[in-house]
Amino acid sequence: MKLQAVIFDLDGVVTDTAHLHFLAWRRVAKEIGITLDEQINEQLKGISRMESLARILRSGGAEQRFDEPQRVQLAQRKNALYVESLRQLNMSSVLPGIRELLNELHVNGVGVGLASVSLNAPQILQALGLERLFDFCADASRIKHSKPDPEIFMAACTGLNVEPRCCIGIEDAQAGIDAINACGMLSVGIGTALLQADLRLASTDELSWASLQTFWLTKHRQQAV
Ligand code: B16
Ligand code: MG
Repeated sequence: MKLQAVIFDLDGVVTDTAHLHFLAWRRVAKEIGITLDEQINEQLKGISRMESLARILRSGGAEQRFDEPQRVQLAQRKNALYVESLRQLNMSSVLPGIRELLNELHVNGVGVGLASVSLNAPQILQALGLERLFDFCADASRIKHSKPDPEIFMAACTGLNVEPRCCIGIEDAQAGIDAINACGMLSVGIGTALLQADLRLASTDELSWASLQTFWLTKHRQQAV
């Protein structure tokens, strides 16, 4: 079976905005008396803005203190801080190996998709100078269920007009790996602690067209035996 498309997560795979999310959430949390540590932050990767807020409030025992309009305000405040910090992104903020891989996928006729639940994804791709290298970006505003639900990866497959079993998905979050696996795509995890990834790599600089091809062929040979 030919590899038809590779579908990328954004935050943590294409660029490292996870720390910027953390700094913005930490400031908002502090303003309402909650201390946010890196451990909680790990649980926010790949999770939508409102669900992230719900988890932060839960971690601080503050779920009852904020009604829906107040939560929307807190989320807006976090997003304003986050968007402000995105101004530091530029073409050199792309993680190692990613630009080269995107170019190689194009040269080899493999579709390229984006499956990010970030509503800021279009702006981020533009700041990185990558928007033309993606054939289809799933629209996060139309997604009802955050990762680990497969919805965003399915939307990317639909937009690219490919079947999930003909695709590889790349993620840095456990919720994202679970979403890819639930779709029936092969999963590549960036980070050695990820469970159930079909291939685990320590960092994006281990990603290349050659390494993905070897992975794809090995997996399909195994399935054929
Ligand atoms: P926004 P991904 C996700 O991006 C982030 O990992 C997650 O931390 C964030 O809460 C979510 O996007 C929503 O982002 O507030 O910008 O809409 O990993 O799916 O690329
Ligand atoms: Mg991510």
